Amino acid sequence: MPTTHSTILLFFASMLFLKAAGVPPPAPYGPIPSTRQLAWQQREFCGFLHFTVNTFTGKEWGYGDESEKVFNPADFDAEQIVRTARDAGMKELVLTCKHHDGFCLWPSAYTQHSVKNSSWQNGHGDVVKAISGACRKYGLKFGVYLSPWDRNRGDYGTPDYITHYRDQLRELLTHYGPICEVWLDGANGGDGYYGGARETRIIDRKTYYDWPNTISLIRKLQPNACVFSDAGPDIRWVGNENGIAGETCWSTLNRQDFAPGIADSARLNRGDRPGTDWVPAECDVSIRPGWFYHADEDTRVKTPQQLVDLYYDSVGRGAGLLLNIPPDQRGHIDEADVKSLRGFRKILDETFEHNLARNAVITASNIRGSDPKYAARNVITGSSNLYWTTDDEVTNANLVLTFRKPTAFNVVRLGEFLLLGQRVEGFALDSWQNGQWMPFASGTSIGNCRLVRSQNIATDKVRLRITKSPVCPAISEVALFESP
Ligand code: FUL
Repeated sequence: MPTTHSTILLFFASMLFLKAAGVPPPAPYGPIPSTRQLAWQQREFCGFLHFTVNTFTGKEWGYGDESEKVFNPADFDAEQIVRTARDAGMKELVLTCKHHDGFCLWPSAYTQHSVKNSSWQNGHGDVVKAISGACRKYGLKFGVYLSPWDRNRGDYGTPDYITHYRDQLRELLTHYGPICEVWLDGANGGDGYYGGARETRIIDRKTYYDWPNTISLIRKLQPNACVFSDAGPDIRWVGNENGIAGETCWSTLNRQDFAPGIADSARLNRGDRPGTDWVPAECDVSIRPGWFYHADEDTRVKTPQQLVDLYYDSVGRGAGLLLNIPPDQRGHIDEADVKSLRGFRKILDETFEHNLARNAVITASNIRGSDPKYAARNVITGSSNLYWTTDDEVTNANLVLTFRKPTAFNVVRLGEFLLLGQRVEGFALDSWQNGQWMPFASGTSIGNCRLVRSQNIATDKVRLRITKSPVCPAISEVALFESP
């Protein structure tokens, strides 16, 4: 019958059309990262360089009255510094272009208190230029720290200083190529040299700096730069200087509750759920007790294993790790730090070299619309653009990895597809032992990356269970490793 024929034809035609168009992806849940935030999250492990007059005076916070002549690295070697960072696996370096003492590592046109009046390279040196250039050469991104608190400036505390701060920021954001991060420190101890006044100056942290206009300036000059502060807007402080994110750490925050210098550490450490804004945490920590190099701390450099633990407690909880490696009085990364970083890198390389999950056959309890685009095996491709997801109403789903022969592992890495927001609130991991599933780990947030360390497990089947999620999960990675 012609009608039946045309109905059948229409049916097959629409099937073909649907197949070509595919099943639509799930709607994003809550806030999602911007392009610049996503690029920052994917860098994961970055470095901090604290270097200024303090390196030579032994202080942590210079008062602002230091003579420029004090800054005189004997053998400044930007390449050694940046190579050390690269070899450690850092993808970005943030330099303290000006710390609280106000001394500028570049020859700013707006102050005499800089390298131009130091004895280093007869006043012709420029640390910002050298480090940013070496970063370009070795493939690292470059970021700037410009301390809002300036203990040297006579006009600190007046509106003039805000103009001055922006003038300096403009120099940094226009003379040194692409800037990937601007680090706004919230610290302010009050007292300082202040052009000779030697007094305490209290500012209103909420209003004095007029941050919205400074951030607009950053957006205009360097649209790809992520702005870090206690309140974001792009990256937030993690709430401590030990490099440790919360066991539960959301990439989202109710940003309007915070301002640079006004920090609720516990909330910053954990984030807010579901949160009004995407503002992932950055864990800043120094490889040494202090932020600046002090020879008497040479024996207190963190060990490779301590650094590895920091990696698990930051990157492994969905945050970024910003590890400070302070140049010494020569202008080198000291041998002790280099040795520790090498040991750290070796452990990570040996751990993450072989993703054992690649040898598994993967099945899922549900695949969105049965569309291969959302297949379970997407989680082992290593591509952050692919993910496994389920039908909208399926929020408790699981994946099973089956191995041809018993496989031993002790680290699991999970990741969510961030462009659909942070979705999962609870997960569990099981291994197949003597004919039954035995749970070996459980957790809450996943986000960009969740690392789970376990005892050594040998099995031919591993299961990931999504135990809590307000919407269907979107998982981009399940990886298994055996750490030596
Ligand atoms: C703090 C500063 O006071 C420290 O000196 C250091 O720069 C650290 C990263 O941030 O707020």
